[in-house]
Order: sequence, then structure tokens, then C-alpha cells
Amino acid sequence: MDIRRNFLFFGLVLAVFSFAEPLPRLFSARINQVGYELPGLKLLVWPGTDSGKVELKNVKNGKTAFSVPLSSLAEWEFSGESVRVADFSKFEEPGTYIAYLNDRRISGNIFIRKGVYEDVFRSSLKWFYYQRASTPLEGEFAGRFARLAGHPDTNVLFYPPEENPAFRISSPKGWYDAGDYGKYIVNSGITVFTLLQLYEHFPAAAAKFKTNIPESKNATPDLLDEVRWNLDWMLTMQAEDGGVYHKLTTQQFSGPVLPEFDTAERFVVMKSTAAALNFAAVMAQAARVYRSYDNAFSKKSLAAAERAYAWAEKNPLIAYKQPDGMNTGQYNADQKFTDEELWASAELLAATKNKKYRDAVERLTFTSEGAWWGNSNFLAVYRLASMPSVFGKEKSAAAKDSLLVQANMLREQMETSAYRLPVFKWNFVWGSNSAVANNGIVLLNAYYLTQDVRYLNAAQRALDYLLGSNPMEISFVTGAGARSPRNPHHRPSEGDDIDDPVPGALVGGPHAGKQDVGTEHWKCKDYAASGFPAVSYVDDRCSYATNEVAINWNAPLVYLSGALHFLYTGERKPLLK
Ligand code: 9MR
Repeated sequence: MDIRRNFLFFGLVLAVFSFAEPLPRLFSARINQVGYELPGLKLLVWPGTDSGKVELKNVKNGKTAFSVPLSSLAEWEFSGESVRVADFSKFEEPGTYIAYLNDRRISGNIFIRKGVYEDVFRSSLKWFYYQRASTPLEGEFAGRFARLAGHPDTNVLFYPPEENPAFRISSPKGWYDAGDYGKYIVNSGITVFTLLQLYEHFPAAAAKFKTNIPESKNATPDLLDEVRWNLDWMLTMQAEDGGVYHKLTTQQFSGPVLPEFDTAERFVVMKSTAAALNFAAVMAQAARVYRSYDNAFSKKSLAAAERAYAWAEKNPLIAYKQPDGMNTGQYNADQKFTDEELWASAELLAATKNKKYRDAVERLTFTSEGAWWGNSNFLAVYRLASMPSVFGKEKSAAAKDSLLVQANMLREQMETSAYRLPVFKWNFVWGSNSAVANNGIVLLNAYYLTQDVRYLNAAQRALDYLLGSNPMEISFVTGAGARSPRNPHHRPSEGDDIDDPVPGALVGGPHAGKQDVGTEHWKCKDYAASGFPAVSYVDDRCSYATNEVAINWNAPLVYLSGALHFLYTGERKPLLK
């Protein structure tokens, strides 16, 4: 039973004041509502049965600028729809267009221009600034989303307190994990890794990219300053023996209030193997990435990583176990930590070249599975495949093969499925949108390693899906596109007096799990009744299973939109070493 049920009362109070109207439908053709780059793949998905030629008319003069026949009808098993596809990739004239079929308007505005993903990239990265704990968000940087500081976290207790009554640590900063105000090491791991990878792959362009944060005027790239906010917090979560506390939260999730009003006691909870290894991996990565900007920090991170790794060697099987009376997130997927161990060993080897870590990398195996917070396997694979100078030609080639197994499956799925999407059945889980975004990252890595543009095109479709080319006809990113979530499950957006949600957030997305139905479902009737996974979504704050936001979901959106932006507008080749 999810503790959020305990907030039924809050829900009832809110229901009186807020009636989340369903968003109006658009013109039905499923397009990337943000737009298309000039040279990229450009698809339109038409859910009607009628066939014919799709004509793109320029809004400037109403004249047809391009026309292309629709494909044959095919069914998409995840939405139950039969659809046709129009491929207008060959059309490269910048402008704003509207699609017509047999003289009937079938689309909203279709934007084609260079740099079309810059805004969504910037806002999804900037969203992390809005998630900062222990600091006010000032108007200069946050605009109308300015708010007071919350959660100083300078006096954090141990949970359960009776086990260690004298315990106190100061553990400020970090990002709020999601719609709630907890801070969790495991989820921070994949998030930090993903954001730092973008910097590693496109250092020159990423270094110049500005997000208007308080650190923007210093000599460090904004992307690295943003991630540093969370790394600084993570460092405080390491105990003297090298172990790392699993999370820092209140006992219960708070109500839908701004940070300043959530004043309940905050606790750290037990050290876990997963936390130690996630910590070791990203601290070792940070040691490399920050070396030229802040050598002292780099050294400190590396020492912390080595201590956490050594702790995990001595404590290899400590799974997180939720203590009685503690009801916030758990982030414990399995009792096996070899994937985290491989990842941490690979990062430590890249940072130190030490034999100890090389032996571990040689001993541990990897598979062809994708990345999410519960499986770090691919995080290691990306690293191994891209650094033959560190891991040896053979090991890197094996990692590349492993990556290509998954990438080929995704590419084929994109090329053959009715919606032309690199999405599998098992991606429709809690946080499905992040699964789609992470699939895009697998494909981009395959593209880097092979220069085969078919992988790039498949990655483009992952972004298209997130930005509107989906059966819900919605861009799943707040503030981006013609129609986007208005009511995410996100306490700061719920607790303020601003109509719009905080921008740049990717909501969790559709899936048929419906873990939230039965709580406040009177507002979510259609959602509760929906059968197909790709349409089981509701833009309502009550739906924490489909409409919450989270750092590990936004990070792959930042990566995907950022990498495509860089690849299309300048740095054509990522840096792999
Ligand atoms: O992202 C997590 C998802 O994979 C799990 O199925 C779900 C239920 O355990 O929890 C999700 O993570 C939540 C975390 O536990 C607490 N903060 C909000 C996260 C997003 O819903």
C-alpha cells in the first residue's frame, strides 16, 4: 500500500479547489510539437483510416510546399490504433507548416528549423535548478517560479532514532528526487552519470551552454555547476567508515506544499551496497570530469569513491530494507549488486588505471540490457565501449557488441512498428517516458560507435515520442509544445499560486500499472478504465504513477535533446575516449 493514500485528505481538499479539465484534442496527426531539425528524420503519424497524400502548407502563404503519400495501415499494439505514416524527411525548408490530407487540416504547427531543440534542452536542464534543496530560488534566475529556501538539512537525524539517538549530520543541497522532497543516493547515481556523460561527449559545446543559474558567471560550465549541487550533497552522505546512507527523507511524504512548509524532521536511513557503489561510480566519474576546473574537488571525489568502493567490498550484499514507520521511496530493485560493482569498477579504473579495478572489470560480466536506476549494466557498457585505451581493445569491442544487440533491436522496432518507435512492451512501466529516453541514449551511443545514421534516426523518434508523436497527442515535457502536462504530481508546482507548472519537467508517462487508481480516481475515470498501456495516462496530480516528475527521468531527456541539438547544430561528432 502506498503511503500517498494517507494524503487522501489533502486530495479531497484540493479536489474542491482544482478541477483538472482534460486538455482539448489537437488536430490528430501525431507530430513532434516542438519541431524538426532541417536534416533529420521527419515523420507524421496519422491515426485515421483514410489514405492519400499529406500536403505541408506553409503558414506564410497557405501554399503547398511539399507532399508525400501516406504509408499503408498498420496496428500499434500498445495503443490499439491503426495508423499510417508520412515521411517528409526529404523536405528541408525552414518554416512553419500545417499538414493537410484530402484538403482537411490534420495537424498543428509543424516547425522546421535549425536549433529547434535548444529551448527544450535548456529548460529540461534548468529544471534541475528548480529542484535544488536548501536554497532560495531568486527571481533573477527563477523568474515567476522564485521561492523561499526549504529543507536546510543541517541537522539530520538517523532513522530509527532510537538506534542512534546522538546521531546528527549536516547534509544540505542536492536535488529533490521527484514530486516529493526526498533525496536518494541510488537515483542520484544514474542521474548524475547521464548528465555528466552529455558533458563528456560534447565538452566544447556543453561548456558554452548557459542556463542562467547563480553560478553562470564563474569559469565552470553551467552543466557542471548544476551537477555539482548534487555531488556536494552526495559527499555529505558518506559515513566515516566509507559507507553511504541510502537516502535522506522525512518519515512520510509531505502534503502538496512548497518546500518551506515541509518542516517535518529529516532522517538518513541505513547504509546500503547499492548506495556505496552508485556513489563510488559517479564520484570517480566526477574526479575525471571536474579535474581541469577544480582539482581539489576532483581529488576529494576520487578519495571518497575509493573509500565507498572499499566499504562495498567488505559489505557486498547489504540490500536496502525499509524500516518500520518509514514510508518514502525505496529504490531497491534487487539483491544483486554485480551491475553496480561493474559500473563502479569501470569508472574507478578510468579514473585511476589501478590493477585492482582492472581485475574487477575482468571478473565481472555484462549483458545487453538497458539502463535504469535498478540496473547499471549499460552505464558500464557505455564506458567500456567508448574507452578502448583504458579497457583494452578486446573488452571494448565486446561491450560494443553488447550495446549493438540492444540498439539493433530498438532500431528494428522503430523501422517496423506502426508508430515507428523504438519502444518495447517492457518499457511501459512506472516512468515509461524515461525508458523511451534511455532507449534513445542506447541508440545514440550505437550511432557514435558506428556512424550509422539509422541509429540516429531511431533516437530522433524517441525524442519525437516524448514531444508529441504519441497516442495521447501530448508533449510530455511541461511548457514545451502545443499541449503539455498542466497538472504534474510535483509538490512545488502544486503548492505555489502559479497556474503553469514548473517548466522543463518530463512526466513519468503512460503504462497500465495504475498503482494510483483507487486513491483519487474519481478525477481519473478515463485513465482508470483505459486498457492499452500507451493511453493509460492522465494529466492530473493525483496520478503519481503516470504524471509525476523525477530527476532520473529528466536527465535522459536532457541528454537526448542536448545531444541531438549538438549533433545537428555543430559538434557533429561526440568525443569518445
Ligand atoms: O521511479 C521509481 C519506479 O521505478 C518505481 O516503480 C516506483 C515505486 O517504487 O518508485 C519510483 O520512484 C519514486 C521514488 O520511490 C520516490 N520519489 C518519487 C519517485 C518517482 O515516482
